[in-house]
Amino acid sequence: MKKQLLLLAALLCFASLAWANFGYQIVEGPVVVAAPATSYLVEENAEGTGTPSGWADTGTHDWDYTTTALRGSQSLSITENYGTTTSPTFSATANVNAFIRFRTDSIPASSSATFLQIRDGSTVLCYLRLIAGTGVIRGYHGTAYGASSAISVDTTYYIWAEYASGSGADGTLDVYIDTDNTKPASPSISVTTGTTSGDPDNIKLLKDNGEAHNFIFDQIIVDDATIGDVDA
Ligand SMILES: [Ca+2]
Ligand SMILES: [Ca+2]
Repeated sequence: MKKQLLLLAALLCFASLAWANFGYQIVEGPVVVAAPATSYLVEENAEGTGTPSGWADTGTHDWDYTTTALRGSQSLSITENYGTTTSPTFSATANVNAFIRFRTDSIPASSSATFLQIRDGSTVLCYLRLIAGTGVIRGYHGTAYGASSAISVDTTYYIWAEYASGSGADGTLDVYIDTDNTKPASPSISVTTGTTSGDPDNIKLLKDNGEAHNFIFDQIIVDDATIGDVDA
């Protein structure tokens, strides 16, 4: 009896699945193709060989760095003093959101180091700077800035920077900092009196001091829409 009940249940299950499939094909038509993956203004994971297409280095950087890859098998490592790399140009827009994974092996002793700039041509509109001695990150919107708490060395940070152009004293910059790919609910830095106006069309990654550090970058994303949680 038990066996017969089980057989009946299995038959009913199969029948309902078959009916569901039949119904789907008739009612829904052809199988819907999945939506394309998110398309960003810039997205670079450093997995290719050498400097990626469209990026411009000053100095010699290791785009194939594997010792401590922050995502995948390769990252960008900048160790050269005042070394920089500039992203491909994207369509200028008043609101630009950038995301990077960032890691440093040391805190500057006496010379603070900028590691991200959001720019309009060669004009720097906003930037993130690792402050000597304290290890806090300052986010600047022109001359206005806010600061995070101190970051730790040899720790991978997930950093979202959200820039909005202003009219002289009302530009905004929110910077979210975390140690995983889920965006925090609240920013670590929030500037509301930013002094620059201008529509960014490129970003720069850099190690803007003369001290010995290994700045590692990965999962570099820029978009005109807000960037939420990123892929692990
Ligand atoms: Ca990578
Ligand atoms: Ca590479």
